[in-house]
Amino acid sequence: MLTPAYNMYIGGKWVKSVTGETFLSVNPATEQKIGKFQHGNEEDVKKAIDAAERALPAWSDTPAPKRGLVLLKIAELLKKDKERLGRLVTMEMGKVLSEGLGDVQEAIDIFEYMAGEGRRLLGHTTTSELPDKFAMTIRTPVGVTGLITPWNFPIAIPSWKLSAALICGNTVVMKPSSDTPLCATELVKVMEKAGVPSGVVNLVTGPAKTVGREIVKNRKISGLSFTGSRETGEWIMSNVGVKKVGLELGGKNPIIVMDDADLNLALDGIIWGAFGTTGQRCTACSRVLVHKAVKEKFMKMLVERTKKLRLGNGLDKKTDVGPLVNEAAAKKSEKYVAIGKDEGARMLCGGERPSGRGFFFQPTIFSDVAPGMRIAQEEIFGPVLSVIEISNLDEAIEIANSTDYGLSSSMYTNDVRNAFLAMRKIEAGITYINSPTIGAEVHLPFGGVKKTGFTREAGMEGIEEFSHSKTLYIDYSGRLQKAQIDVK
Ligand code: UN1
Repeated sequence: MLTPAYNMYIGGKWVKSVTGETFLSVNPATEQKIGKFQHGNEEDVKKAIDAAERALPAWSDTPAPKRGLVLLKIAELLKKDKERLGRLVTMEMGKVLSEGLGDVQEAIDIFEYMAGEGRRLLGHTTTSELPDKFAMTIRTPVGVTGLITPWNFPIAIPSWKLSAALICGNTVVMKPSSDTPLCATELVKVMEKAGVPSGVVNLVTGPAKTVGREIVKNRKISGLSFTGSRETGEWIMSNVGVKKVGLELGGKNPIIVMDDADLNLALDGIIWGAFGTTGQRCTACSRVLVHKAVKEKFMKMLVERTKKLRLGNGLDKKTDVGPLVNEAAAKKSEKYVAIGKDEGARMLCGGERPSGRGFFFQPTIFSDVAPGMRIAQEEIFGPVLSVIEISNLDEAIEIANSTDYGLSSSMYTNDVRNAFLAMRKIEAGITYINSPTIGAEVHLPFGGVKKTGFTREAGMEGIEEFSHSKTLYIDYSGRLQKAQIDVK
């Protein structure tokens, strides 16, 4: 079968790269080729930036509620196309179909939410220290914004960034992950159909080393939003120059199971949090901190359930856990299994790559993990879970906080005191009580602390990433008034 070829979207036209080269996107469950994409380079990015610059004045002058109507139209078209797009997500990056559909739903939700923000874009009014003087803030666009998006939520995460960037009046150059260019292309097609004006959204596919690098370094880009690995995030921070930067760089998210927890509830949550999306969420649970009083009983339950999870193609209704995104991801999980064994942790199940096609990896649990081990500290981004024993709340929180990351976290408990202390003391952008580390909703802020980054996407806070706060002073006293000096 002929592999379909796709172009990039620059200045409202579907165009080829100047390189004349293409790369392939592959279905991780079957290793079948699903599309050929333009192997863009710096020159392509520069063209996209020029188009975004040209489109900026008209788009930023469009009243925000009108921009909101375009976003609403995008949401409507995504709804109509949800089934097809959800299947594409599964085919291109492997997550099971219910989650592929969830990915598209998250995009629908954020476009609807941000459409509504178009009728707010709140600033604030306040008092002045001087008489007959008025003070307020409004939100202004950042300008041409670069978006570098990951493959694990190939429709949802680009949509978080696109919806917020557009409602604030910015224009965009987006580079999607080279593992999921088809999802990004289909999303941009929906945006084109919804009436996003030419040049407002530009899509450049291609490698991080050329396309990504140019987006990060180019001085005409005023804002940059990136979700991905910590190494890349750190490189960005030292190369980005003066731009408004947003970063989300992963997690090592703990679920604490206290001795008073509902163990069945915790079990459901951990299975979903650790092995949903095959562990490939920034919010995935990768550490379980279980109280010694319930550990033995709980581990039996956990291992028994994990062994029953069925690996397979995400399009198959019987599948619980899909493949990893690519060969490198499968190798990474394999590497960390070897590291865990080497460090002296006890592997209770999984650890293998089944033979045959596809980048599958068995859900894996390590017990007897010490908090400082690499498998308890480093992001694996696969179905490998580390279990650590704790004896009390203080120890649990100390261990929860003992990694560089701080994205999501969770505690299962029926004790209100434990819950409130966890909510306050865990160093993370998100803490769940009695539900797993995954499943953030789009009208609340999403982001982390520590080396996860400092940005908040989605929700009202998501507006701040893509706009500046501008301060206005209006003096109607009719005379020169001097702040800080005219103090009587
Ligand atoms: C991510 O893995 O980067 O909270 C995003 C969740 C999803 C988003 C995850 N709504 O699990």
